[in-house]
Amino acid sequence: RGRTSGLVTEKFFQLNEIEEHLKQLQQKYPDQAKLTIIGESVKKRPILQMSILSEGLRNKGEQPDNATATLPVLLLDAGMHAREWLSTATALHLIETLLEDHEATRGVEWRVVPVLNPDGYFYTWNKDRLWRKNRRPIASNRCVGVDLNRNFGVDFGGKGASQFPCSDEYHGTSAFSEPETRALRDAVNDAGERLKAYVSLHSYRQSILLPWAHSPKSHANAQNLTNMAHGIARAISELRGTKFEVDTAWFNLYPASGTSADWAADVDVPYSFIFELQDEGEHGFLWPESEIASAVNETYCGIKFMGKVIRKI
Ligand code: ING
Ligand code: ZN
Repeated sequence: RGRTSGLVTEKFFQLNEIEEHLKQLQQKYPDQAKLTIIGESVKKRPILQMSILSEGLRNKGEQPDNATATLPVLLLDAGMHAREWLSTATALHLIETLLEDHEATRGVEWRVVPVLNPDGYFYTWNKDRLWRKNRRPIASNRCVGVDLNRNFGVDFGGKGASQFPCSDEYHGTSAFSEPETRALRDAVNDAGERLKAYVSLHSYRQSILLPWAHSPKSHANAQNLTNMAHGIARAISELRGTKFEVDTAWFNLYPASGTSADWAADVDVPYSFIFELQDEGEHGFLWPESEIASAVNETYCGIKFMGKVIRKI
């Protein structure tokens, strides 16, 4: 069926197509795009991150490290939950749009991990479209998989996570027991003090969620976070009126411990959000291919708005 090429806005990409596509982008934009492996999955698949800089900063012979070492970083991940294909499509569209949008890349560095959970993503294409977790085999249990978004080191094992391996919210044996969560932890630590914004892309609900997910307390910086979230939601709505709600994760959806966004906020990343992408439930995880373009284009506007705020800090 000719699925080896095409646009990220026209179809969902299989794992091997994503890897191929990212390599091609790196070749097409050698001065702006840097593809790195931030870790390996349980089944030893590479976890890829694309860093995107504005044109010129990485020019040959211009000591790219010196030129970029002070830029603020925005880091986004997608595909943490295997079945949330629209998150990965959004990340892939973000990468290639940023590479052509010199206004959006000016004065910042973007880092995007489009498939944090490659084993799960592969499994949704080949065995079970609605798989959520990674593919960790559990000793002495018939069930498989850890929920990566319960495996981070903040309130590990608390509310909204399960100790039972057969649960879709199984938190694993200990915080960061999974190579996928360690890969993201390392990517966050690698960005260090430069990391100003972290976003975990999920679906579905159409909301911009701020910390905390594990507690009803408000974040010390709730006012800034809320202002940013409303700006994002407004930017998204400007394209064709799509409404994203703004709330804390705890109050908007359900309590959850060990999430990546809470962990990032806890290690003092100034802006940390979960985006619950389209839609509000009609298609749910099964967003239609024919609608990818309209969804990713409006979400791009919200993401770009974040860059605009971060650049001014
Ligand atoms: N939602 C995320 C989950 O891990 C989340 C994030 C957690 C949102 C808690 C709100 C509250 O459950 C999805 N859709 O995966
Ligand atoms: Zn999710």
